[in-house]
Amino acid sequence: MKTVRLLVTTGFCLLAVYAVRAQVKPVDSSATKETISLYKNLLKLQEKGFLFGHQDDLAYGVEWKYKEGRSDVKEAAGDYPAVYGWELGGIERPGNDQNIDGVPFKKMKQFIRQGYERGGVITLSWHADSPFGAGKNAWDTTHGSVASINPGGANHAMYKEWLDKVAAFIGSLKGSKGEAIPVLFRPFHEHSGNWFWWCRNACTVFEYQTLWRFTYYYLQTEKKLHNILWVYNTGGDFNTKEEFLERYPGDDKVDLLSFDTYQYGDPEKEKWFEENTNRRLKMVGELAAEKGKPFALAETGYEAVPYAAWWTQTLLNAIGDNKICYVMVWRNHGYQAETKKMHYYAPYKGQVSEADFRKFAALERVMFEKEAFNEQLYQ
Ligand code: BMA
Repeated sequence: MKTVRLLVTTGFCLLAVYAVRAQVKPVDSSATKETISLYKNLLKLQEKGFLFGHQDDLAYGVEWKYKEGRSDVKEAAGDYPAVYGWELGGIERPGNDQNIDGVPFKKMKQFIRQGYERGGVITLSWHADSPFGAGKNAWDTTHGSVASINPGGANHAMYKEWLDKVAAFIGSLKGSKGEAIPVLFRPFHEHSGNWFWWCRNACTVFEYQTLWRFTYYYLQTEKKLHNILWVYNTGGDFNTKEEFLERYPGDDKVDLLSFDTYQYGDPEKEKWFEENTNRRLKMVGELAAEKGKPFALAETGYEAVPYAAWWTQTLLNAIGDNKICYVMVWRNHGYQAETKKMHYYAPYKGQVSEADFRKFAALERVMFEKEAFNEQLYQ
């Protein structure tokens, strides 16, 4: 009798899991075939491992710029990253053809296509200028910016023009068969911080949510873009699930949950980064499971990676047994004159953490591009 009951219960549980899986769909009910596949595959892939990503990987590295085929990640680990982050900031500026870090949008499109054709995943961030103009950039926190671009605001028409440019860019991303390349769009990121004009010190919850929903509506309905997966992203500063969800625009407007967090100090002496990241990933993982959505560590890193074992020690401990779909580290700018510092987050050949990075890349759980290709994420 007991065995029968056990079998019946197990059967129901399996059915429930399959039922949730079968329902897994992007929030855009008109999402393209490849976008739906990517979404389902990201959720499925979380069970066995996570993709490794790098911002601006193909454009430049610590010691080079725009050299066909080059990638600091590949030169250090033997393979390209599986996730490619690109930055749209600057696209909103009239007549501008390169982003705020000097990457020409034309080249960015080619890099996006290369990464996608090799089976990688594309994610886009947008450090848009302040709508108040006058040279104010994303880091201007004058109150009222968000309200000014929301419907009814003085800068709403201008915001629509910005979105027209974003839409033209995203709409122009095409694979070799003419299909739209799916993108994980992560606008208005780190909103729980206090450094951008869309952050919590500069706008109300309602204003933030309205901005998100309008942006979604405009790109999905007006611009008919159906190759976008929407990534909700906070800073690494929340302590409860409620805090993480404070500005959440709704289950019907978000595909993927994520946050950003960076290492500072000495990871051999202080464990706060590992412990806090692990604790926060656990909270977000539970929320993601309840909602049936994938989750990620969308941005992280340790500037200039001065700790030789950061990858297999610190980062892996921070991720722990949390089943994220990807982790991405920030860009390899190299020497930054303004700060007189080296600004990079992935190792390059000869860098102090290179050997450890190779060990990290070789782990079964960690997927670089070849493994992403084998997953056939778009089918
Ligand atoms: C920051 C730094 C800046 C850069 C910005 C947008 O974290 O890397 O130098 O302009 O991201 O990419």
